[in-house]
Amino acid sequence: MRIGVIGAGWIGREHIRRLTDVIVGARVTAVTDIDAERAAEAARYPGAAVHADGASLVASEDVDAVLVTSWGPTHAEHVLNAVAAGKPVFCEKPLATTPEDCLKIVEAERAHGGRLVQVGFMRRFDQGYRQMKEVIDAGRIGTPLMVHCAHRNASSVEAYTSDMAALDTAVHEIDVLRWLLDDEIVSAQVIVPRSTTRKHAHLTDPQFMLFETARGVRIDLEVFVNCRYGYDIQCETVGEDGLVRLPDPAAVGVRTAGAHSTAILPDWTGRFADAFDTEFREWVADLAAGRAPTGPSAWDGYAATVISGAAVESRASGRVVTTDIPKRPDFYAADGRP
Ligand code: NAD
Ligand code: ISE
Repeated sequence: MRIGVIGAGWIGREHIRRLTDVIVGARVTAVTDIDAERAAEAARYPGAAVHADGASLVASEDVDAVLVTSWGPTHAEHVLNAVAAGKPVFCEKPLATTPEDCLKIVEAERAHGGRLVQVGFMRRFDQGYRQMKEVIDAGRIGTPLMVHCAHRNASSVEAYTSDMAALDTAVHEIDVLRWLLDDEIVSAQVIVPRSTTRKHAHLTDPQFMLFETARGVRIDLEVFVNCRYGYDIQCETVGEDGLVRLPDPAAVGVRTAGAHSTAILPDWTGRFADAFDTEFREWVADLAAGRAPTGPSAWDGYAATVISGAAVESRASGRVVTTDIPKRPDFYAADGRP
């Protein structure tokens, strides 16, 4: 598969490396970025052509499939261009920054007549979450009742805003829990606890988020993006007959100087490295076999944008906000989820 990459920033470069060095059956043939220098530098690594903009990259005969890793507000335009060209497109989260733009993509894909879009919610490809899902689906903990989660980053940059706690960070739990529970999130509420002093002045951090699903499962999620000590993702699902907990990443135990310790990873790049690899391996395998993508769909991208938007609205209003997401169209159900 010849892949064209739109956006050569942090994750764009990371995925170019992955597609070039790790994934069998894929190579990056085209790169574009509004920062021309950055595009040229990133394209040199796989030996790809540099394009002036996303539209010319999508139209290129040397591009079989498109990877969108530009800034969130630009995603919808690039994804719609790819769908109009009938090319498969992998879009990093968010699919689009408004529910309206997400629905335009859903409609365009339905008009095309088959799935083309996959959204970059990589946690569904993490071994720990996959094992949790197997346990839940096999009924081993009985009916799920509650989920306790924490999403902690060591620190945030000054450009990270309070809304991003939901739109950029909690959106991963929002997606993975809809998939894990096979349930829809019907409401969101954000409560603001005592603030850390170790943050930029404009930021509300931590934030405590509560979600309810259609079947009545209650989810609590701590988002704390200046926790200082490392990148820490926790998830525990409690059912009628037991509970299942996300494992911490494997790390050696060190015993020295009167203490026993295991390291905590510093950021998401390492924590989900294997998940990103699996995500792209399966995406490329689907494409190479001529199958529609089986990872998170445009509908999942739409739901995640609605639910994270409801959390932003709740923090502003102080109220519980309902999501009112319609039933998933059969078009997406028929294509199946991983
Ligand atoms: P970044 O700012 O490092 O890179 C974005 C790049 O896109 C920049 O080089 C910018 O010049 C370029 N760009 C912006 N608009 C463009 C356009 N219209 N056409 C071409 N290039 C354009 O940001 P990042 O951290 O790499 O994040 C990029 C996307 O990936 C975001 O949507 C972010 O939410 C997502 N992301 C996902 C994860 C994950 O865990 N799945 C992690 C980090 C980032
Ligand atoms: C970032 O954009 C990500 O997607 C990371 O997975 C998440 O942990 C971080 O909080 C976000 O800012």
